[in-house]
Amino acid sequence: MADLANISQNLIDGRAQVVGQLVTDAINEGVLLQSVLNDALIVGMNEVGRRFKANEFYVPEVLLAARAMHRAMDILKPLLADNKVQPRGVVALATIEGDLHDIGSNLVGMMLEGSGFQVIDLGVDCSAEKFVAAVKEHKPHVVAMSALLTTTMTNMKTTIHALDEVGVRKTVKVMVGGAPLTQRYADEIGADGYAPDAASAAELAAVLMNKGT
Ligand code: B12
Repeated sequence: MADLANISQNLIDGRAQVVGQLVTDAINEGVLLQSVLNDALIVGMNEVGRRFKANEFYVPEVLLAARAMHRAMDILKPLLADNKVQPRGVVALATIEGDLHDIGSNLVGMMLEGSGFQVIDLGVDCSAEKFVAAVKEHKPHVVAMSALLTTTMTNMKTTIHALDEVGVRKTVKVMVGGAPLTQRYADEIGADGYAPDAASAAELAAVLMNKGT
């Protein structure tokens, strides 16, 4: 009998190989994919997020858990696609133009995926033009921008302006984050939301989704 709490615990402990095996076993035993995702993996990632917020976990532990989550998602993704399980929403995520820092945005992406969002990962050094093209192509519900440098965070405003200029700004919610960002700055540049960490980013995306466009 599959022990979903055991999967959560191994995910929290960052044991990628064990998590992969337990997830495969659970599926073979007939546990529903949604249950593996929601009752084992997301529960585990939520706990990782909670510990990170509470300073009980630091970046290395989060990255290990994120790796374990990736391993599980690699197994689940093709099966979920076959089963046509609808994602909760679509988020286009990138680190802003001029900026190569991606550890934080990868964590945000993992937490979003762990919360049931489909993430379109546009990578690092993402120009306003690339964001605009991605919004037109993928029609995401949320655009998520990350910046780690005070010199690049201004490019967030440029991107919001570019979305506005081509008439797609009102079709998406924009959320921003990264170490130099603040709620005040987010308000100043006309973003819809700011979150200080990856766990809050996933919560924020869900809130923005519920607000609609
Ligand atoms: C690792 C690192 C690098 C690595 C990046 C590797 C990589 N693949 O990411 C390397 C070595 C490449 C690098 C390069 C540079 N770096 Co650097 N780097 C760092 C360092 C040490 C850690 C950043 C990090 O990963 N933190 C851990 C993650 C988990 O935290 P985070 O990114 O803040 O993300 C969290 C939140 O902010 C939030 N979040 C992040 N993104 C988003 C997005 C959304 C939508 C939301 C809601 C939330 C959210 O959630 C995340 C998880 O909780 C910081 C110092 C520091 N303590 O921050 C300097 C730092 C950011 N770097 C700095 C500098 C100056 C540079 C360089 C210019 C150095 C140089 N002279 O070449 C270059 C710039 C390169 C470029 N063009 O981007 C400065 C920036 C100063 C400033 N205020 O502008 C810092 C602060 C160091 C310092 N004290 O001087 N860097």
